[in-house]
Amino acid sequence: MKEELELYFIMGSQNCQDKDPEEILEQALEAGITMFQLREKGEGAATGQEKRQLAERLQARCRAHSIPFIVNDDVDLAIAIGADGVHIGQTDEAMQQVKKRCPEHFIIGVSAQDTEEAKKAIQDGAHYIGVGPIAATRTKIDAKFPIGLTGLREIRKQVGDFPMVAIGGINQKNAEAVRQAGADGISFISVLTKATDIQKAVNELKMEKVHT
Ligand code: TZP
Repeated sequence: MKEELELYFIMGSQNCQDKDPEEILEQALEAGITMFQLREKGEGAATGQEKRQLAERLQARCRAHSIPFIVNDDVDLAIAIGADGVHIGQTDEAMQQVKKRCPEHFIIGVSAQDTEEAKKAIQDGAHYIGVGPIAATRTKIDAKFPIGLTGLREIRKQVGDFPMVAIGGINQKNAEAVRQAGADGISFISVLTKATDIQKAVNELKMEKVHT
């Protein structure tokens, strides 16, 4: 699990402005992302059949690169298309329900903002936790106050070596500090959806201490 969390790209069509989500994902896959989550949510997001078709197109791209394809929140869609897993937030469908409905092999990720939420997710049977927001972000309008590297370190201390990915405001400048603070991996949206050179952006996110 930890290796898959290393470079976890998240995206929905609403994050892509006038660019093609499939094209962005393909470039990100070629550049070396290790996991992908479709987060089709918020203003301008596709719904219904359109969302399903988008999900299937993106899933096919991930399959071609043998990279896990995770669906945010929409458990029905994840099951219907045979995704590799789901990611749920604190306000999404209760974990017990999700576990009951999903196939055995599903990867289940849960968002957590503090130690309490993190511990609960682990107890409930999550396979990884997504912790944040680490820094300020404009991507999620209802994002909570950033927990910073201090908050991240504290959660790491409390969860032992449980698989943990950090999210929110992560870019080339802070990626290495986030890993140093205890994250097994980083997840990110805008640093790739807004990049002019996706390959370069992924390389910089991978690199150690590029800007220090
Ligand atoms: N959850 C917490 S912050 C966030 C999500 C989905 C948005 C992250 O986007 P970005 O552009 O990488 O800051």
